[in-house]
Amino acid sequence: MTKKRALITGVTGQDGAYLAELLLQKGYEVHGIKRRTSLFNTDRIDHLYLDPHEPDPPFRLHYGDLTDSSSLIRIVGQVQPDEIYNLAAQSHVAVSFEEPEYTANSDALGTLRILEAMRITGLERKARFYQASTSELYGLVQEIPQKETTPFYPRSPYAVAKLYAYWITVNYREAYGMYACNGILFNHESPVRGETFVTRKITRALARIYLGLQDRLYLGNLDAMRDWGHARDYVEMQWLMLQQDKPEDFVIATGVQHSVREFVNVAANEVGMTVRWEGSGVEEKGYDAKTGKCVVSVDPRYFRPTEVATLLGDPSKAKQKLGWEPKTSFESLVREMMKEDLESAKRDELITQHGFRYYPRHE
Ligand code: NDP
Ligand code: GDR
Repeated sequence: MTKKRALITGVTGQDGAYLAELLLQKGYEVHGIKRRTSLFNTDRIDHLYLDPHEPDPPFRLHYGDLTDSSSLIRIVGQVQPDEIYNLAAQSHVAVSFEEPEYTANSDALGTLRILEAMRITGLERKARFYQASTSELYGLVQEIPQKETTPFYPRSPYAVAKLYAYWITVNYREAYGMYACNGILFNHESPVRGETFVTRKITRALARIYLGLQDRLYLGNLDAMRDWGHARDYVEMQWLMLQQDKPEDFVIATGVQHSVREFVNVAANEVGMTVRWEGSGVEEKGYDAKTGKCVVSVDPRYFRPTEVATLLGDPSKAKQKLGWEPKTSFESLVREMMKEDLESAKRDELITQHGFRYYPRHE
């Protein structure tokens, strides 16, 4: 039997790495698109890479970029995938206010470019397409909890770009009969989450504060509420969505919500620290209850021009139609992230002690 072939954009990212691993375990031949960078950035997938000189390596990388149609058409045509997972994006909401045009180009038009590449190479009825849609589409929420039928109200250039991507996916499904679907995923994290997203920023900083490598963690809106799940559980759902008889859109979430402040509390507990909060708004501070030292401060630089205050998903449709349920609890997610960041902070501690590297004490 010939192997199924998958093409993943954004393979060097958090989800790309987990999805590539999952598909390789399922016996797929996996092709990933990687953009050019001046430093190596394949840390998350290095363990999957095999010698390309061996016959038929199951995992292959191709240089390409979502802003470059010709590279996408060439890769889609060469690979002839059965399934395409479009995970690549400028995925940082705060950064999208700084780089709105680039965000629109990669996240909105990039999606269109892949869909067009499928049509141009004659794959529109052969390959299946997954679009990484987002709970950020709900933005200023119109209904609690949010489900597939909840109206959208995007609140950032990122979310507006993803709104285009969502609808162009629906439109190509309806216009050309393509098997194309949106996974509307709520926040999902892991030990390989990008370091500037709030969860990873917290776990990295608290591990380093615990070891005395850093003094303080600066955060923005501590009251923001999110529905946080584990990336490992969510990529399973991305695959499942492409295995159905009919393409449909699904919300993927845990149905449980926590604030950023709660995330800090639970993460701090993992290293035996209790954070005592004092003050409010920009004056709010978190103190280590044992030492009395201030370990968390609010820095308004991390506030966003328009914030998404609260998100809570209703994953009933995924549960009912796909039999999917998240396996990892909030507490286990935080524990796993803290454990990994503590180990990596210990390595930094060693190397700093020996004078080989300097790490700033504030981040
Ligand atoms: P990451 O930011 O970790 O990964 C994004 C990936 O896209 C990286 O591989 C990045 O490459 C690549 N990329 C960015 N711009 C381009 C470009 N112009 N051309 C080619 N590749 C590019 O995101 P996640 O893995 O967390 O998320 C995956 C997808 O899911 C994204 O589309 C995100 O918007 C969406 N999403 C994520 C959620 C989450 O909570 N994680 C929730 C809902 C949706 P490089 O490594 O070089 O930067
Ligand atoms: P989000 O994730 O914007 O939801 O987008 P992020 O972790 O960046 O922010 C979550 C919430 O925390 C608040 N916050 C801070 N955020 C960051 N990054 N840094 C801080 O210091 C800080 N302090 C408070 C934010 O204001 C926000 O309310 C993520 C991305 O993965 C998107 O690609 C994805 O689509 C959505 O999740 C679902």
